[in-house]
Parts: sequence; C-alpha cells; structure tokens
Amino acid sequence: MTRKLLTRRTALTGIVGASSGLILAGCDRIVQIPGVLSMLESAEKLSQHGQRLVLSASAPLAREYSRAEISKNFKANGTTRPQTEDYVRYAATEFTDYKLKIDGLVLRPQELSLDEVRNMPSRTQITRHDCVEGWSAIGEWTGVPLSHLLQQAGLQTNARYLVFHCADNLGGQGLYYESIDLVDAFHPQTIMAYAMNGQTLPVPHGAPLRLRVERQLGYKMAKYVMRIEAVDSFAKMGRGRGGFWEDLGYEWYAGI
Ligand SMILES: Nc1nc2c(c(=O)[nH]1)N[C@H]1C(S)=C(S)[C@@H](COP(=O)(O)O)O[C@H]1N2
Ligand SMILES: [Mo]
Repeated sequence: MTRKLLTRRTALTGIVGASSGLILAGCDRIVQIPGVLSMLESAEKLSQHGQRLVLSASAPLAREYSRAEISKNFKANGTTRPQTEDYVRYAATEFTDYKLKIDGLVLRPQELSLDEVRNMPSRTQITRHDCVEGWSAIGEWTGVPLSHLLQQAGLQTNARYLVFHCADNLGGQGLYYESIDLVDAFHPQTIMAYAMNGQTLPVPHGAPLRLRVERQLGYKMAKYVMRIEAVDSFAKMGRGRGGFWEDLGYEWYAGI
C-alpha cells in the first residue's frame, strides 16, 4: 500500500505541473456564469455565512470540451462493481428501489428516487478527468446541480462540508467516502451525474449517481453515492482527513 501511495504521489506532482495551463485557460471565463443570479436569489434563503460562500462560487469554470474531443476509452478506476449487499440488491433491479439520502445539518432531510433526481433541472458538461495515477480522459456528464439539491434540503447555518457516502468497500479498507466544502458544493459545474456520454451512467463509472467536482482530481469524484451528509466537521469520520484516500495520505484539497 505504501508503495502504491508513493507512486500515486509522484504522479500527482507531474499532473499539477502539466495542468497549470488549464488553470490559466480558465481565467478568462471567470464572469458570466449562467445561473449565478438565480443562485444568488435563492441564496436569500441561506445564512449570511452561506451567502458569502455562494458568492465565492462564482469562481472560474473548469475548461469544457467539444463532443469531438470525448475520449473513446474512459478508464474505470478504483471500484468498478461494488459488492456490498445493498448495492447488489439495487443494481439487480436497475436502481428502481434506490433512494439518495440527504441529511445531517439540513433543514429538510431528503430521500429521492432516481426518477425524482432525473426530473430536476440538469446540466451537461464535457470535461477532462485527471487521476493522480497519471491518466486523463474527456467525458460528457449530465446530472442535477448539487446546488439545486442543497437548496431543496436547506442547509443549517453551521453546515460547512458535504460528505458523500458511497456503496463500495475499496480493498477491504472500509466504505469509500469523500467531502467538499460549500464553495465547491455551490460551484455551477458541481453535479450529481446520472448519465455519461449521453447514456445512463454505467456501473463501472459510478451508477446510479456520482459526484463531478470538476476543479479537483479524480479521487474526489465519489462514485456509487448513497447519502450526502451536511456536517460542520469531518474530524470524527474515518481517520479524520475527509476521505478514503485522504485517510491514506492524500491531500483533502486536490485542486487542478
Ligand atoms: N466510490 C468510489 N468512488 C471513486 C473511486 C472508488 O474507488 N470508489 N475511485 C476514485 C478515483 S481514484 C478515480 S480516478 C475516479 C474514477 O472514475 P471512473 O471510474 O469513472 O474513471 O473515481 C473516484 N471515485
Ligand atoms: Mo484516481
């Protein structure tokens, strides 16, 4: 495990260097983000603290690509078919019994079927996925903006992070989980995706719902999401570092 970690860390240094052009490319797209106005209007319902964070979400968009640039082979990485009892049961009925839970520090806990999620406003984006192992791939993702789900659930004033609880036990090390702060949660490109390249999201890529948080590295993009929990701290979860790979030594903020 240590050896693998070292390899992945070495790769990470390479990726950060190679993608600095990407960060620059995003700079001229800072303003004019569609939907920011309506997002701010509904932000009235949020606390003062929340409003500041929503404002700072008008940060650069990650670069988006054309359909012609979509990768023919998009590697599936990490878990590709969860074996936990609940997941096997949901998958057997094509996730008709699946419910996305949203709870923790929210005003209105949610349990949403896949159909309910699919009937919400959606966003489609073609982006590049960068894994610390040293590969990248371009794919088209369609899903509901996380901001929409959070507005529906309503955050309590002390909520600071969203934790994504997944269905897979990776390498017998425990259930995969990840977390992001509210700035990334309200970013317009942060979506819970249910489709990839125009098709229902395949199991190897995270069916029925996976997070896309486009300004960070691949390991942040939790697949097989069962539950989104709003918290004020993740110190008491896992080993306290905010995610499965973070608990094994990776950075919590994996910006590209
Ligand atoms: N639940 C879960 N999410 C996960 C992983 C995983 O093993 N389990 N692997 C992560 C890593 S390291 C990467 S690079 C991407 C891979 O996404 P893909 O399989 O769609 O390529 O998912 C991330 N999210
Ligand atoms: Mo990754």
